[in-house]
Formats: sequence, C-alpha cells, structure tokens
Amino acid sequence: METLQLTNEGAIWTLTVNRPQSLNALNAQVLEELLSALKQIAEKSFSEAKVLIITGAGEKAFVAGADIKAMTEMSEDQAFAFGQKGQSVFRQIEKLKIPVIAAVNGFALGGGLELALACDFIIASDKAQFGLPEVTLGLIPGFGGTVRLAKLLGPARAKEWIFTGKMVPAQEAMSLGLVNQVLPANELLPAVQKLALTISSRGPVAVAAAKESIQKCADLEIDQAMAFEAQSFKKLFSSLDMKEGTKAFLEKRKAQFEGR
Ligand code: CO8
Repeated sequence: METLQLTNEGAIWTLTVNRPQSLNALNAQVLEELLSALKQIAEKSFSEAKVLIITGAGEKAFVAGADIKAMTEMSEDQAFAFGQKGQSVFRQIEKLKIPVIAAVNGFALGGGLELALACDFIIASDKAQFGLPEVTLGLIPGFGGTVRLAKLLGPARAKEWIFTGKMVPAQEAMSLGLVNQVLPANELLPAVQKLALTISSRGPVAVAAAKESIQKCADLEIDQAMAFEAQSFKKLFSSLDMKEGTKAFLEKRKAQFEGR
C-alpha cells in the first residue's frame, strides 16, 4: 500500500495514514487502501487481530480532511460517489468486530475528524486540534460528520462546531466528551498500545459483543435495547471464552482466551 502502513505487534495492529506532505489528506486511493486493510484485519479478527489503532504519519496531523485538491476537480456525481465511498469505509470501521482506537496525533479536521468519530474512542496528543471546517470551503461534512458529531456532542454543540468550522484544542475536546484522554505527544502511541494490550487480554468474543451491543442499543428504544443486550448476554454462554474465563477465575489463574 502506498498511502497506508499496516503493522502489528502480536494481535495489536496499527494502521497509519501516510501522506504527511499533504497532512495525510484522504483521497480516493487512501479510501481504497483503507478498505483493503480493514478487510485484511476483519479476516484476522480474534485469532491474529484483537485491537486496531488508527493514527497519522508525521508530527503535525492525524488527517487534515478529505483531499481538497482532488475535490476541486470533481463533478457532482463524482463527489457523490466519493462521499458514499468515505461513508462506507468508515461504516466498515464501526462494523469491525474488534475495538478500533483513534490515536489522534495532530490535526483531525473534516474527513479526519469523521474518521476518528467512526473509531470506538479517541485518545489524543496535547497537540491535537479537532474541527469540521467544511463550511469554510463552501461544503458540509460528507463522511458522516453531521450524524456522528451530533450523536456524540448533541445537536446544538455539533451545529456550533459545523456552522463556525472552528478548531477545538484537545483539552477542550476532552472536556466535551469527544476525547477520552489527552497525553503528551511523545507518550501517545506507547499509552494507546498499552491500553490496546489490556483490551487484547480480555475475552475477545465478549469485547466484540459489548461493542455491538453499545452501538446497536444507542439507536433502539429502551425495551428493545434491553432485549438486544439480554440476547447478546445469553449467546456468550455458548462461547468457549465464557467457559474459560469463569473457570480460570475459580481456579485462581489467568484466563487463556481463544476468541471462540
Ligand atoms: N487536502 C489536501 N491538501 C492538504 C489538506 C487537505 N485537506 N490539508 C493540508 N494540505 C496540504 C497543504 O495544501 C500543504 O501542501 P503544500 O505544501 O503542497 O502547499 C500541506 O498539506 C501543508 O499544509 P499547510 O501548509 O496548510 O500547513 P499549515 O500548518 O499552515 O496549516 C492546516 C495546517 C490548518 C491543517 C491547514 O493545512 C488546513 O486548513 N488544511 C485544510 C483543513 C480542511 O479544511 N479540512 C477539511 C477538508 S474538506 C473535508 O474533509 C470534507 C470531508 C467530506 C468529503 C465528502 C466528499 C463529497
């Protein structure tokens, strides 16, 4: 892949958007390569892949948005196809069974923030800046930003961000609940890897069920949500991981999960 790096340490995978000369802006090639990397990870889920970290190359940016140069040449139909492609790639991130952590090392603007919002949660460097500045270009967020930012921060706050296109520093983004933790830049990746290691030691089938339940139930009415959770809970009783986890507790040893 020319625009991405995909590396792993054991079952923890790191996907780095690698176009630092363009602040890792997303063009059609990046989206295509992201899709292919996500497919590879999905195939390895649980056995060889337990957590995915997404980050950006260089010190300046996570991803500074969709590629503005590429967009200047698009017709309406091409823009529609590009928007749909980005939306579907980011849905694949959400649908990945393993947790995905955005390690935001710098600017996360426009499509970059939309990418981070599709991840399960965001850990940021103290240099990170967040925003959806599309209106400064005469555009709106088109990779799911109007939907996901409004869900996370509430419509009023999302409207303020999107109508102004303002940039929000990491600490403020954390105080609003967009970011889980803010760390000094040089500690970001080691800390995210440590967190990923903790998650990867838990029962993978249970972690996947928790991810699915949290995502699905957010869009359901309360009784339907409870019913969904109850079904997920029930299904885990036929997993080997549940048998191993509970047995290991009683035998006072560390569980050896197989992800089945
Ligand atoms: N696209 C293409 N190139 C970019 C982008 C981008 N989004 N952002 C930065 N670059 C390039 C610059 O053009 C520059 O290239 P060059 O050296 O060849 O001139 C290089 O990266 C370095 O950038 P700057 O010199 O501008 O760096 P600064 O430190 O001065 O500024 C900023 C950093 C503030 C991040 C600034 O680069 C900036 O404002 N970038 C654009 C941010 C933005 O508006 N993002 C939103 C883009 S639109 C979008 O994401 C829509 C998503 C939905 C699409 C739906 C499709 C239909």
